Amino acid sequence: MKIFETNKAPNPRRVRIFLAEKGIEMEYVEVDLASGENLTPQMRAKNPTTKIPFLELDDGTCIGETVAICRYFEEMNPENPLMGRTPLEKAQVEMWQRRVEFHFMLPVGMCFQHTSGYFKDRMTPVEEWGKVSGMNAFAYFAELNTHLKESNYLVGDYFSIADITLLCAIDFARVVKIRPSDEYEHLLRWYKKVSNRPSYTS
Ligand SMILES: N[C@@H](CCC(=O)N[C@@H](CS)C(=O)NCC(=O)O)C(=O)O
Repeated sequence: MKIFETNKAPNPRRVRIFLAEKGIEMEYVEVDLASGENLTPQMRAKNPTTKIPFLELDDGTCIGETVAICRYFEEMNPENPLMGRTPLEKAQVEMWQRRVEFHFMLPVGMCFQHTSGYFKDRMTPVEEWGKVSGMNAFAYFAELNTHLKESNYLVGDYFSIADITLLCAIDFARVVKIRPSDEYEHLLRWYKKVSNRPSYTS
């Protein structure tokens, strides 16, 4: 099996860190997004959304969507679970995962796509929307900081895929100059801890 991805993008990094945490080795195929390699008919046949990462199994089955790929490996390799250990924890992980995706990662992505013009050959950037998205992403730091005042990780003392998502999104947000400022001390304390894990460099 192999994963099609690009080393610099945040969603593939979520999968790489997830697999590193689980100790799973993987073959990666680098896809050049800038030149539109993900948009070719051969790639579309495997992955109709054209977004990366996607996983191709040995029988040719392809699985797209970062969380779906992680779910596959979580089910295949249940040791060291990252998506929750109990029904309650599974629900809490999913809650934080969705919050971080919708309230931070997605607006950061919108800010990047609509202000940088990086994909202007395949979409219509709306700069104002990009700026508002960036402001919305920054505003979410306050909520995260409040939550992390009482919690070591997003879900209590349990490091999970939700932390991986937030970490990758915060690192990518630097590209559009969105960073937690010093006032967000609890968020920064969390960031220091998760970025010190060996999987960080994956
Ligand atoms: N919902 C997808 C989003 C994947 C995604 O947006 N990937 C970006 C890279 S991080 C991409 O492929 N961008 C290329 C494009 O938009 O053309 C997931 O969770 O995997």
